[in-house]
Amino acid sequence: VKSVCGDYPAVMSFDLGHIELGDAKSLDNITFEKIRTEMINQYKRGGMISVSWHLNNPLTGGDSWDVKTPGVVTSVLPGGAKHELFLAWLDRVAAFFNNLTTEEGDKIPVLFRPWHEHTGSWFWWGKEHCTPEQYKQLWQITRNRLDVKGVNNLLYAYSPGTEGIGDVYMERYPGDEYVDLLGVDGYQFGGEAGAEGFTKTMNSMLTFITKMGKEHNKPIAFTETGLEALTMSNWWTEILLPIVDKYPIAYVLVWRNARERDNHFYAPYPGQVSATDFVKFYQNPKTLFSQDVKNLYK
Ligand code: BMA
Repeated sequence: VKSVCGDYPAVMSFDLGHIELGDAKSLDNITFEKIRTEMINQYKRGGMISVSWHLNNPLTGGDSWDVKTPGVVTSVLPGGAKHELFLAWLDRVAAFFNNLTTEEGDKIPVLFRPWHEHTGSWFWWGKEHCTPEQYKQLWQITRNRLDVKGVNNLLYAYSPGTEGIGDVYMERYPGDEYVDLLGVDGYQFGGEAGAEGFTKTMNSMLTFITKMGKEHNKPIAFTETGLEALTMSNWWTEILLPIVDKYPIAYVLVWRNARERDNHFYAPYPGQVSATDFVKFYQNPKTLFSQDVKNLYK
């Protein structure tokens, strides 16, 4: 982002997958020390930090996407075979957040977005792999354990996918006391041909969460989005901006640029076909990047 428009994003997202294992590197091969340093840098710039957690499957030892074996959520709930292991995993997450401090010792605030996209079934905590009650319990255990461990620098985001509004969105909502922000994760699939469907789906989702945000007195956000490999040169100003423009979202976030996977990228790099359009998006007075946010608080 900086190499294309000269500024950092106002919101940066990091993933803690594999921290539960006590590993030095994340599932994306980045050291947690580097992640911690970049979070501190982001905080010092006046930016916001969002955190997702693609943790492993505690029952099989596979990854987040290992959904072949049933009963994973059951296994981590009280009485389950992996409950103690799961608490130990949460303790490692707690230790990371408790250690996320400035040199002065201030804890850095983070928006934590656990158990995301659970209205789909590609993660072991997804819809087909547990009941609504079990999913809610997963949230409650997570939140209670982090609270008990003294983690007091988090806000919690609820971020279903785009499987539906109404009951589909709210069925597994853990409750206002567990959640601080209502989000949605939604991508444009199928390249340019997917633009119309994406626009329609996101307008419906964002209209709904705007209403829910008011009803539940929570801010809302477009917690993940993107067009993989940015195959449309005008995607930023012609597709994304007209969508986000209409709703009172706190932020919109695009996913990562992978070093190890060709075409798995969501932000342009210098010379990329959408780079010029991204600069237009950046210059639009409605979008705020790191420096804009700094100026707001001057
Ligand atoms: C996913 C993909 C994966 C990655 C994970 C966590 O959406 O980008 O390759 O491991 O996020 O960053």
